[in-house]
Amino acid sequence: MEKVLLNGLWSLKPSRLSERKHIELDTVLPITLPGDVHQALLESGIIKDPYWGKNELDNLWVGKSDWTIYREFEYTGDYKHAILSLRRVDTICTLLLNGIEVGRMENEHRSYFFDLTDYLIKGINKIEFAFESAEKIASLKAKELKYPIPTSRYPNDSPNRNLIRKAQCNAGWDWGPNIMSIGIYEDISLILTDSYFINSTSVYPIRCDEEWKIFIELDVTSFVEREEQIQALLNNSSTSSIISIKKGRKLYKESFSIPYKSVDLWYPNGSGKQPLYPLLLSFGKIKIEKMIAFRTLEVKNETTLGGRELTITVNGRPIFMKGGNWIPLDALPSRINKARYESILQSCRDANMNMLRVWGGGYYESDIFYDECDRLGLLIWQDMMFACSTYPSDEEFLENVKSEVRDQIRRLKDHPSIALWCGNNEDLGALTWYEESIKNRDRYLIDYDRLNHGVLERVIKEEDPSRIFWPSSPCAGPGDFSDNWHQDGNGDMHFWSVWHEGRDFEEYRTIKPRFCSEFGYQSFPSLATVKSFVDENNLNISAPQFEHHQKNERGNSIIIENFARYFRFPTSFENMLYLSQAQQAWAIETAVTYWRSLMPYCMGTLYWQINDVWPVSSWSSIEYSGAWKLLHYNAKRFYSDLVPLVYQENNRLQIYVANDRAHTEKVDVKIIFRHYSGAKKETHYFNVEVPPSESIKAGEIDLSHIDKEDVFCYAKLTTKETLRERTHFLDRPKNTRMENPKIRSKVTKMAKCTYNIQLTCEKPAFWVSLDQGELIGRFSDNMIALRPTSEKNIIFKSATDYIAEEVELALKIYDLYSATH
Ligand code: BMA
Repeated sequence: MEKVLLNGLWSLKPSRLSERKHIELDTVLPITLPGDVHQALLESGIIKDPYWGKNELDNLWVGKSDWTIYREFEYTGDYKHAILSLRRVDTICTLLLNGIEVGRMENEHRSYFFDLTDYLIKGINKIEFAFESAEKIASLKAKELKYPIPTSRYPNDSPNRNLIRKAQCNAGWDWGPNIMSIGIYEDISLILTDSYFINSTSVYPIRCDEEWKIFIELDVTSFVEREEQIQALLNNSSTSSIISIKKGRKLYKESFSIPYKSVDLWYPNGSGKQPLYPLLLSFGKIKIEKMIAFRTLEVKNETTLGGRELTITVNGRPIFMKGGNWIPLDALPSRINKARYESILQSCRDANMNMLRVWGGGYYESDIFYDECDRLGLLIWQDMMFACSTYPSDEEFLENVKSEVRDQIRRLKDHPSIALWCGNNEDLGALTWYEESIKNRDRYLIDYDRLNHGVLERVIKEEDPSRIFWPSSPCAGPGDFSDNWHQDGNGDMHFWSVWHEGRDFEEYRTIKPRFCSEFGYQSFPSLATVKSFVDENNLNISAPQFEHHQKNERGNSIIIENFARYFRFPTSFENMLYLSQAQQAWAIETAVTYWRSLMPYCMGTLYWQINDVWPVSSWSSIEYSGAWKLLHYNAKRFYSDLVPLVYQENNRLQIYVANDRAHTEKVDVKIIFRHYSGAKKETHYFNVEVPPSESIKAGEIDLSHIDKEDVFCYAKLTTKETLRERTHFLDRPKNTRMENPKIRSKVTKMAKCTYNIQLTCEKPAFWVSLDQGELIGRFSDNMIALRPTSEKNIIFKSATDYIAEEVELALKIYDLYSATH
């Protein structure tokens, strides 16, 4: 067997244009595959950067047109069979070889294998992918519907996205542009064989008493009947057996066992190590290496403490899930690469996260993503790719989805990082969002059930009985169809009252979720990112180019409303950007602080959202550029494994300690009240023993004697080797008598790409934040409190080497007082 990659330079031409002004029919341009049409057009100067200004609107014709991508290649005919293997073909596409139709694809999420044997000639062959506009096909499908299948719409979107199996957010979202991408985003490989080829391989261990039973599953398509040897080698154990292969496509299963104690256990980040073991598999002459890990994982949904929990246990230990929601890395797939995956996933690990939710409006992620999550200890909540919509349930659609889910589960199930399979994002709730589905609930509920339980649940249970099928996010648990936006006692919850309903941050403390898998608060990007999409004339939050990069219609007003609610108004555009990020970090911290204090009643918080698909104002904690927003720095603190948690209730300060460590911790907590002038008012001492995976109340302090406009407090947690500090305002910052801190800084170079930033102040300073401007790099800490009595040193690590003066020049320092006075 041999594999030939057809990646690289291909030709691109429009085969039908929705508008005539941009390019002539049959103009031939270069395109790189894997890659997408928009990027190719951009590189040829046909379209302007869709991320700049309002260019998105000028480029809509691309997704409405049809495109052909083709090339020639030589075929020597040395083998009896040639199979074309494809993944992530986006989306409606006919494959032609030497002008003859070979097959059609209609689902970006499926794996396709085409037998080219009868179409190939010895010598030069022409291969063609004829893409039809997904938007066009979707609207044709819409016309044929017997009744409407409603979906959520956004101001600039492509209609009927729910009728085609394409990443749903391509059509436009409340954080994403309408870029109906077209292309192929994974290797295009030609498999040459005389006998058979492997469609997919899974290798996964399951614990059986004192052993690990290692299952090997090979999905094989064979043209011959023969006996073949299968061998597996792991550590010093090996197994070998003979399989008799039949003609056609079939799943072959093998297993062998190793003693339980012969390997080290895999844990999520923060709870232990992530040992991965190479398993060498040989099947006939084919050799495959898989990295496998040993862990047991249970998603518990028992009735405990008056409702249905959602508790994840790994190797028998309940672990609080800390993380966020993951959306695609880029609206232009050509721009996605390994380094970007590594950088953002590493950033999640560095912020003490242990779980990400791959949200259902994008795509099943690439192998690189899951390999990295295995390596970094990031558990994955994996949605199936359905979001915020009703969906068809006709036979053709369901058959298409059946293949999609089977392909994906077989591809992904041996990743130890995957914790659970979830049916969709918010589709259960969406049944109550549309006029049609409100009027005729039964019809749409039946459609929902056919797809979700009739197909997804069934296929998943068949393909991977080792994991739970969680019907939808949010939902109370299997078999329960209640509203999990507003009811907090069961399963996972999406809590959006603070953002979408405009409630204040205190609202986060009115609910007690068992697991909050979505809650978010927006911010503006940093100045460097803003400058990547607006011109000098648009450096204003109401300017058209800036507003165009806010896809949530009420977004900017919600941000500003809370400026007025909590702060004095920021004094400049740059201060608004800063304050929006500090406000976002504070909002999410408020929620996480309270919900972590409820552990083990609450066992997870995943905020909305980690990343951005383009430069935009959004709920993300990492900007499109990869730079950390203040929320991400704050997440590193509020997600750390042993934390003091402080909040006010009934005019009393509540003090809790959360312990995510595996053993009981004895901690001291000091609460220091200070005047905004800097003078100390009083100190309170607590000590407490906190068992693993629990939060314990350390105490409370009556605040009735404290002038909250004049006094704030520090919480300081210490153990022998741990020190954690939090600053807490007792009143809304706008009411306080905060003073001008007069911050001074000094940058010194410590080593290549490493700089020390020394910070001092004259009065207590809050949310002191460093911004690196255009430089690429990261600070050791950010959004910190400063005291006049002690200096703080922050390390900046840059991607390229600079002299200290260059860093000094790029560096901007913000603080709450200076931004609002
Ligand atoms: C959630 C998500 C997304 C959306 C976000 C912000 O409910 O599932 O659909 O982008 O809210 O509105």
